[in-house]
Amino acid sequence: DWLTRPTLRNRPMPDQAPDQANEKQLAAAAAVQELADGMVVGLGSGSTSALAIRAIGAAVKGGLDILGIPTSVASEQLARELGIPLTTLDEHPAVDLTIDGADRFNDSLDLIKGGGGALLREKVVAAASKRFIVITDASKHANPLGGFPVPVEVIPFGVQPVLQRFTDLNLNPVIRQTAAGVPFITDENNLIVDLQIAAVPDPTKLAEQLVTPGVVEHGLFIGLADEVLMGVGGGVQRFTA
Ligand code: ABF
Repeated sequence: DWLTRPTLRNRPMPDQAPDQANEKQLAAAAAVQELADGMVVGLGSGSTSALAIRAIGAAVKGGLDILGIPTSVASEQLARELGIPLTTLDEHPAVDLTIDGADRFNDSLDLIKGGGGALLREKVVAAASKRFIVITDASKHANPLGGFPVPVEVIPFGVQPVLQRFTDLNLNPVIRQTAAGVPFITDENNLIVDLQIAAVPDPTKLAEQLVTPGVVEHGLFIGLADEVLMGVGGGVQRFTA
């Protein structure tokens, strides 16, 4: 078969994989277009949200008058560096618009979030928002929802009984570790348990199973997203529920 074995000459050049960084940038820029003076804006977490925060920083330098509520210490630090005026949910319990990323989304706009460990504050801010826009590249689109572990935030005091219950439910729970091999601790000083499951065909059913003493919150965002802006090829595809 050596005659047919592909050689460099006759092997089709692989298509240039779309630049995910560019796809994320396109989605972030499209979301930031939705901002207006006087808004209280939820600032998401993760690399796509960081692109949106940088674009918001530029808009603020250009005169945009908004107040940001960060969903993580990391996003707060970035926003401060960029000079974005910040506030809190104590001062502004109603958020006008939140822009945040996601690890996966399906066509019903159910999300898996929390890959960055910020799901608790992210969900609190998303739930307090009049409008919640999710920004992603094309790699996050999954029907059925899945292809990424489902994060669950658990208080350290109760983590072992929670692990036992999730194991009994065949959810393959693993306590998230840092690169240093110690348990990851969230901004709210809790643990993250990642459910190593391949797909989430029924997000509502799974969400109900995750309510157990010791669980603070989980990374299934159901019925919260108003729109997903997905960077794909050279443009942005908009998904609405
Ligand atoms: C955050 O964005 C997290 O909920 C989610 O894990 C992360 C996605 O990260 P990235 O934008 O870097 O892909 O909102």
